[in-house]
Amino acid sequence: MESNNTKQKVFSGIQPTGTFTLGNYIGAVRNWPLLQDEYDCIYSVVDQHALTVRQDPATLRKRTYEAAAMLLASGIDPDKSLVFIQSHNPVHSQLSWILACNTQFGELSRMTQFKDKSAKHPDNVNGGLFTYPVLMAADILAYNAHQVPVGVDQKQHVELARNIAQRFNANYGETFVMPEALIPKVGAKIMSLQEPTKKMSKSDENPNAFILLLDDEAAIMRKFKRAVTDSDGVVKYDVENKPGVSNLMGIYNVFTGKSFEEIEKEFDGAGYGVLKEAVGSCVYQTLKPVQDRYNAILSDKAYLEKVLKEGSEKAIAYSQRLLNKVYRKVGFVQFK
Ligand code: AQP
Repeated sequence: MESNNTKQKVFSGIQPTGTFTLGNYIGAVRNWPLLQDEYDCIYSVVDQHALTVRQDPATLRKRTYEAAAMLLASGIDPDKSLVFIQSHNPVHSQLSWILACNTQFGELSRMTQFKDKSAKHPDNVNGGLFTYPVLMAADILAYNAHQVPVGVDQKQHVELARNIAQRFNANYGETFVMPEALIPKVGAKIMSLQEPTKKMSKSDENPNAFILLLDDEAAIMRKFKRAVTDSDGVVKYDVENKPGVSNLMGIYNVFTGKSFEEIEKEFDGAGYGVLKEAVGSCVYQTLKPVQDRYNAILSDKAYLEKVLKEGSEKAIAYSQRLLNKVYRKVGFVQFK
């Protein structure tokens, strides 16, 4: 990251909870490299967030490297942006405590992700799952990020980060920049291929529900072929009545740049089989070069570790200054 202080900052993170899905890619990761010339970008593999759901330690470690390699393979350039592992910068958790003391129980209780994930893991409704949005606020506010490029499912969390920042600024004086969610106009919520009213998630139990960025051509074509649609056989963009077909059209629109009208014309009278094949094929064509770069980066662990180490050193240096300011404001003793 260049030390040009006139540029605004961007922060975003992704959990190493599995291979990224097409949803993660379209809604978030693919947009991140597009911002690196205009902004100072800080991108993190947020391993601490992943612990809110039970993880096998060896698998988490492996997935953390894989997630970092996937960010680089997706086009993030470590000469322009910071890439690091969240747990390597202790400032996130230190700031999180201060922010937690400025967040209300009621606010956290309203978070839909907490409600969804508690329902999904009723045997492990832990404190971390509840306070996840506070740590996410710390991730963002630690860098005074102006923009937070995320999928629409994270909008509520970014809004909470704004509320926390506003409250802190009101109580202690101007400290934090007000962050904004940067949500893509198309593809902000890619849906499950099996239940198209539910978002595509990497932790879905049904592997046919998601496309993984590392799926091979056969798997991609097979999963699209099995995608749930409807029975009227007309290719028409209508999210409410035809969520499955609309989801496929949304993916096709993102990768081909064709409008929904053009897509409707292209597949007029053709049936869903032809649409599914065209979508599968354009997804594979897009992902193949990313997969090739990923394999090369992952096989060079020394390079990957160097990037992550340098990234965390710069992230610590930047955020530590802000944390010192926050500590001073709240009244913690600091020796000269
Ligand atoms: N289906 C989606 N469509 C568009 N954007 C999506 N994102 C996630 N799913 C979709 C965006 O990806 C970024 C990283 O997400 P995350 O891994 O930190 O957490 P998540 O939102 O909980 O993603 P998953 O895939 O559903 O993970 P699990 O299954 O582990 O909970 C975010 O910007 C998110 O908006």
